[in-house]
Amino acid sequence: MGFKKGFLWGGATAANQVEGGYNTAGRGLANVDVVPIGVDRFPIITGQMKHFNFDSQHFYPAKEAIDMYHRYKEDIALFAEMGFTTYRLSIAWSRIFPMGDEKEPNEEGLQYYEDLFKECHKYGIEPLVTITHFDCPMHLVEKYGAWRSREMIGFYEKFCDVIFRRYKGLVKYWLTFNEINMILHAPFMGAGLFFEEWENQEQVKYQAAHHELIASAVATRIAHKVDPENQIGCMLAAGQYYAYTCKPEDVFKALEADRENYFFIDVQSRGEYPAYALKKLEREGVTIQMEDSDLELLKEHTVDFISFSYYSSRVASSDSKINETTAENIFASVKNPYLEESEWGWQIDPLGLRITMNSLNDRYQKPLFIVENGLGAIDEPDENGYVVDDYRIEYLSAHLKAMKDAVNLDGVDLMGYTSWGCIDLVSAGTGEMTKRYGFIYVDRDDQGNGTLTRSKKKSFNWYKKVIKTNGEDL
Ligand code: BGP
Repeated sequence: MGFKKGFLWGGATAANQVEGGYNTAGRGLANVDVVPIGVDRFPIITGQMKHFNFDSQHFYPAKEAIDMYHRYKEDIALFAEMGFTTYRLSIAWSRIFPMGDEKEPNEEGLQYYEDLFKECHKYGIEPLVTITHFDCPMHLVEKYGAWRSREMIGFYEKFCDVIFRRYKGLVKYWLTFNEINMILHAPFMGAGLFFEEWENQEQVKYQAAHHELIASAVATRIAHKVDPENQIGCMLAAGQYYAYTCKPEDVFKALEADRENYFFIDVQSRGEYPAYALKKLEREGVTIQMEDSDLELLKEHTVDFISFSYYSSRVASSDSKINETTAENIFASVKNPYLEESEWGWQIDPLGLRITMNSLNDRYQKPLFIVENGLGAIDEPDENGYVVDDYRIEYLSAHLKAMKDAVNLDGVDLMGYTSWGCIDLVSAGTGEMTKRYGFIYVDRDDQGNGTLTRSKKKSFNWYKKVIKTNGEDL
């Protein structure tokens, strides 16, 4: 068995990792633009912003990225050739509101995405739009401290109102915040947050998270009002925690670690702060400032579907001597001795995807959408730019099989699958091009050299066949 009729097949990108054109057509600077290559890409910033002077001598990977801003027609044509029925992309907030707090949107920015969405529809590709993929206009970071300020909800509301009205009929699938739980792990790159030396960082992060959760509920309310066809999803950096052993203390540790992530989706999907979170925050001395209508708003405007990224499962141990860790999507987790890993040390666990899907399905009973999954690898093109990426095919095929089992054997309701970085793009974690995910090779190196020519890898035709057979032939 394959997947249900109308299953959405495609790929995913984020504005800042593909577009370039960082100051084209009125675009303003964003937090995701100002971290240069060669430094910690997910810095915890205390004190001032002085390290992030955009005009320094450093190389900023997002400045040009893969120049999709100018080449989107060519790229969408290639997606269409693979048979995509959906394409996940994000709108750069600072193209629409360059400062973030101005009264009128930037028409050139709005027109750009309108043209892009129309281009998708030319081929029957349904856009799946991430409203914010980690990005926040720098002006909002500097003037308001980004999401630590309640005023952000109003700026985000306006942004959403403008795009929902403008793209009515062109976009119906929306995600409010990419990997919303990343605010805890990458506060600056994920949400524009930085701290004073003396601050309780947990306090700042959870208050900012509350503002994002309210903003997400507000967006859901407006989206449904503007067009009842709109479907809104939350987006979690998912990956089930396993207990390192069957020792009850390890099992409890894994439960707690999972809850740290589920907290966000519990609020967005069930519409209330879970009791375990309220207790934990109380224990940690974190007090969330709320307005009277906040809880009602959360309750009334829950998401329609649950989207998530999955790169690996994770492991928790109660024993501090078990300290060999593995990197995975910004998280560091205890290393799983049973799993292989990628060149970047991300552990590979296809069955973990099935387990994660089942957990999310049991917990929320709403349709799921896998919006990121893939293998970051070093590709070696031949003289014609052709890459024989059997390792990528193997990784994706194993994950798609596990996904199929979750659907056919466990009864999970899955709307679609968009593989991450369907065209090579700038890595969020390293800022480099060397870590590639795509079916399409882009000639560009870590220093920004290269012709930007696109060429199909071996996986291009493999994925085309997967889509054509609706997942029958993996
Ligand atoms: C997720 C982000 C993406 C993407 C992906 C892969 O956390 O949503 O933007 O980059 O991870 O990570 P990396 O680029 O570090 O390999």
